[in-house]
Amino acid sequence: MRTTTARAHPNIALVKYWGKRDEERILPAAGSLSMTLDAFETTTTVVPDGDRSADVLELNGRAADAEQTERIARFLDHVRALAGSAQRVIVRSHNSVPTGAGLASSASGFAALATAAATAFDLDLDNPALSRLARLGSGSACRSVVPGMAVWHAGDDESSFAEPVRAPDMRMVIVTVDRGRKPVSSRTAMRLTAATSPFYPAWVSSTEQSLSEMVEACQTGDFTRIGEITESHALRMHALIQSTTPPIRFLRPASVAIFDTVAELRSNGLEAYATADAGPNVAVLVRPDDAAALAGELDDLGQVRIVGPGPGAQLLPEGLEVPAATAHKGTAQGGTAQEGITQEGPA
Ligand code: 2P0
Repeated sequence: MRTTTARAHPNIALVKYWGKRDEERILPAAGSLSMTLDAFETTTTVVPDGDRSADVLELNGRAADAEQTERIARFLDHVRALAGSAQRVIVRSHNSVPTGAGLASSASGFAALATAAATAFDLDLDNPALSRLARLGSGSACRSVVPGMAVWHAGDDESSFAEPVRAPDMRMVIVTVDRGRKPVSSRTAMRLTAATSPFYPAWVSSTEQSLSEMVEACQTGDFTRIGEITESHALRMHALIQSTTPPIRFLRPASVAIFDTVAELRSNGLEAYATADAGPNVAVLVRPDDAAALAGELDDLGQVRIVGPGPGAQLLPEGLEVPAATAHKGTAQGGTAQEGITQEGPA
């Protein structure tokens, strides 16, 4: 075993994952499709640590709480089972994404952890196997293993992984309206949706339809169709989530205002389409040439950042490590200390 460090980026889904058919193996009720971003990365170091009896998690330079540590330990149990090892480890993770606010930090977190841990435990995994492993930590993490556009097949335990899909070059303008922690986690909200929404069966069947249309639109480079499906699917997901008992609402008035502004810009000739995950922040899909103009238009509605397709999860060269909690607090060596680092755990 050896110390390893990996880096991964969050992804934003154009066809959303919302609901599982198997909680234990994290098998989704329907497939989904996303863009892995070139920003908001997570860097994670896995350190094999002698005869320690429990795993340790340090997040953004601080010891994580028991719940966060337990989730990481459960994931590492899958890695240990694959490796035939009982070795406990120290995990040091540094997030540059606002955590728990709908920017998918669990996706970058588990994609980075799966990549670092697989190598630390000497597992020789190909990309589908690595994506399947990341899925066991957090469903959306299987897509962050893949660069750029990724389709995650619903499948069974063997066939449920993400792989690249050909798509036109696109940008997203991320409009951050709130960096706070969301009131309820995606996992809990998903469970409540499946259990209580009368619309859930229609959501699952229509998502399969949206996904096959989206894959075709990506492959034919039809930006308009990609955008239309993206916005419609996001609004359907948020309508679904609001139909639970008790109801959950992730969008805020400021989020809805962005959807309205994007629709207005579109009718004035700036073609862009809005989406939002399990939080109030909005991502707006746009052609590369229109990204700067769009960011200018949305500037007074929140903090804007233009992002594009980014790399899949990658091992970093030996020697680049996230420092221990007592060392350079809150920054990853070899990475950058960024604005907006929060001291909270994964979504
Ligand atoms: C997505 N989200 O497709 C959707 C849209 C949030 C809204 O995937 O329980 O954190 O760990 O599998 O991956 C968030 O769900 O949930 C998510 P788990 P995850 O990006």
